[in-house]
Amino acid sequence: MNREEKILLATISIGLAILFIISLALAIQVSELKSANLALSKRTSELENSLTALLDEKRQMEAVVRRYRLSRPTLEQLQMFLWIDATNWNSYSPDSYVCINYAKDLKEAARLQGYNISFIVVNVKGYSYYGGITFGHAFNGAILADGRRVYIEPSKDLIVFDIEDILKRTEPGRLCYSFKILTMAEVW
Ligand SMILES: [Ca+2]
Repeated sequence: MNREEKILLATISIGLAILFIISLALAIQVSELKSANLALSKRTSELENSLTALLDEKRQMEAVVRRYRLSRPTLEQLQMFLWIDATNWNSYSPDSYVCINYAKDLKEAARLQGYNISFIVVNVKGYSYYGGITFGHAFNGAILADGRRVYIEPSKDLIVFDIEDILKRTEPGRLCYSFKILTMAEVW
């Protein structure tokens, strides 16, 4: 082997060595990419599972909201609700359980049955043959499914279309022939 042939052989050997190193580096890179791809697939799968769980939860929450969305009762539903509900049986006590308590408890009981009824409080001037008297009272109201406005006396299971029919049944109002509502607030 002459000198030129030796140089050629050495050059080829070096070239082959460089090619080997490059192919080794590429193989390592491919392996790393495969690992990264696998991790990404795993993460994608985890995210898809989380999304499915979240969508399930959303569907369940929507069902709960539908169940608890308050509705306007029909007159018959309101009568039936009052008949079954026991708020009117609570004992009146001037010190601890008065009209505001009946009205508050009836509103809460109606809400648990899915009905939207209001809490109403009024200050009233009543006119009797013995003179005028100012008093306050709390009761409930509802807008029926057919749009009619009614008022409810929660201590008597009474439904009326005119507030005066409730005021006439209060202790200070029973002797009055007419009423003037001075202030009124209604909470739905
Ligand atoms: Ca009742």
